[in-house]
Amino acid sequence: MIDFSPEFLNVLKSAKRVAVLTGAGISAESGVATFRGKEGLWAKFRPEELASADAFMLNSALVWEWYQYRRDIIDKVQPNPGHFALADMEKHFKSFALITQNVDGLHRRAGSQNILELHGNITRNKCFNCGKPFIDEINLDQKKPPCCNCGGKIRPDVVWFGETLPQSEFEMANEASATADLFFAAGTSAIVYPAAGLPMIAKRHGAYLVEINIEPTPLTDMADSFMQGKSGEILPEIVKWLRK
Ligand code: BJW
Ligand code: ZN
Repeated sequence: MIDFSPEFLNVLKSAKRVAVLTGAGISAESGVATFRGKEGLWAKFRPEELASADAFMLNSALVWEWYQYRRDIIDKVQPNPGHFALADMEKHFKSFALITQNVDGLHRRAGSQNILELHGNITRNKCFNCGKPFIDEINLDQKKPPCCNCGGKIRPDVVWFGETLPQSEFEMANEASATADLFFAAGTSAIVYPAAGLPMIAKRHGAYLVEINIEPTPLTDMADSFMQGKSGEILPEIVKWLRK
């Protein structure tokens, strides 16, 4: 049983508009590696070295290998209690937005409805050149990389460094943050912008800011409540209070 502060419980009980920003940490307990963790096969690469158009142009085979490796994992894993708690939490508020930086689709699989995927979705592909969605199966065992009719290479439909976020999702995320009376940031290192700016927007507009993370981040000093621990343990405890 977690000992939440009376101040937080009051806000939780009276909140009408809630927004949540999630990052890779929320899927860690499902077995999906975070980006900046020290564990794992791909830890020797910084995300900037793989998640960028420059990296793709330089070595598309390496970038595809990373995405294929991650797709294989995501196919096999299941949402964890943190994902399920957020899907449940949505039902308790008049307005609820789940803003995620994750591309793994686990929030949807857990049953969340109002999801804003700021960094795309790893299951989709598009053309590197013209941006057209590519719906055919891709076979990475072929010697040549898959190509679009325009001749452009096919790439995962995710947002890389230096690329803009999907406009309507980002506008809705901004709006949800600016109008929230309670904002949770869960499992994110809060260093990648513009997503990392959303908790600050929420706070500036008067939201009560809660951070859930196993360790402090640049956001911690600004949070009204820092809940240190695993999101898969803390979020279900919060939902228990909503059910009371
Ligand atoms: C747990 C846990 C458990 C573990 N429970 N917690 C200088 C200043 C400001 C901005 C910039 C700058 N230089 C460049 C920029 C812009 C750049 C940026 O922000 N860079 C920073 C690194 C400085 N941003 C961009 O380029 C963005 N676009 C943009 O700005 O467009 C405008 C523009 C256009 C043209 C030119 C210039 C600007 C786009 C950013 C796209 C990020 N893409 C990625 C890859 C997505 C696809 C894919 O998945 O492959 O998104 S990178 C990667 O980082 C991924 C993530 O969504 C994102 C954030 O990472 P996240 O989710 O926070 O994960 P981690 O691993 O960092 O953290 C996990 C956390 O969980 C940790 O804190 C753990 O402690 C915690 N944790 N287990 C709770 N069980
Ligand atoms: Zn094309």
